[in-house]
Parts: sequence; C-alpha cells; structure tokens
Amino acid sequence: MAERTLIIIKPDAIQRHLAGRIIARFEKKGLKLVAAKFIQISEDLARRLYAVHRGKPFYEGLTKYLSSAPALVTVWEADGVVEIARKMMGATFGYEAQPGTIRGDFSSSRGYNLVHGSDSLKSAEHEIKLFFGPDEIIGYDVADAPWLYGKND
Ligand code: IDP
Ligand code: MG
Repeated sequence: MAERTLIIIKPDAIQRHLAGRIIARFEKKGLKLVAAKFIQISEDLARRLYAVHRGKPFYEGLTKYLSSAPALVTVWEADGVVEIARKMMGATFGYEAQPGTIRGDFSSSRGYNLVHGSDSLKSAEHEIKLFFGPDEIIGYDVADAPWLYGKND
C-alpha cells in the first residue's frame, strides 16, 4: 500500500476561504484523497496531536488556535506523500516559506500557517489514528493512475 499522510486544513485556512485552493493543489499534484472530516478539533485532541511540542512557549497558543474554529482533517495517499506534502506546504513560518508553497503563497504569519502535515511516516501513522478509524479511510483506484504514477524504467 502507498504511503499516507495526515493533512489538516487549519482554522485560519477555513476562515480565510482557502480550503478549496489548498485541496486543489494536492489534487493537481496527483495525491489521492482517502479520508476527510470537517470538525472542530477538541482542545484535548489538539494537545495530543501536538504532544511533541508540550512545554514549548507556543504550545498553549498553538493548541488553542487549532481548536478555536472548524478545521478540515484529511488523509492523502501516494508513494512518498509525506515528503511531497511537506515540500508543498513550505517552511513552518509563512514569512519564511518559499513562494510557490502553500504557506509561502498564502501566509505571512508565524503561528497561523494554514496547514498541518505529518513530518514522517511514523508520525503520519500515529496522527491518522488520532482522527480516523480504519473504516473511515477509503481505498479505491483512480482511473488515471497509470498516467499519474507511470514509470518508464
Ligand atoms: P510544522 O507545522 O511545519 O511541522 P512544527 O515545528 O511542528 O511545524 O510546529 C507545529 C505548529 O506550531 C506550526 O505549524 C505552527 O502553527 C506552530 N508554531 C511552531 N513554532 C511556533 C512559534 O515559534 N510560534 C508560534 N507558533 C509556532
Ligand atoms: Mg510538525
């Protein structure tokens, strides 16, 4: 099975009406959407997602931000998807992210940076389980897969 990653379209992206544009970028890249839910993430879940940052000065503000308004939680599948999505998101702070990346094009903020993406295969597996049961992730074929993922070697 191809790699999977958790991508959260964070509350600022929803409030700024950017969800469609962000999703369109991942779709155009050829990543496959396999799960999605639009929810207001509880503070408890936000704290668990960001547990690696517990104790850092921005932790409280970060978990409040993520749980402050609805977010669109998604899972995407493709070979190498964790790294691909991280590259497409850009550097953590909007004002440092390269133009052409999601954060580089749409954010000039430090903490309000529109998207969360798992940073390794291991954290992706852990993070996906925080939000989705196995029956909420849908395996299916896309018709253009041979053209999207073709290899000539
Ligand atoms: P990432 O989202 O690029 O993986 P992390 O270092 O994992 O970045 O940080 C998680 C989230 O915490 C960031 O996306 C951002 O929203 C927030 N954050 C990180 N560092 C700071 C900071 O110095 N000030 C405010 N918020 C921060
Ligand atoms: Mg991170």
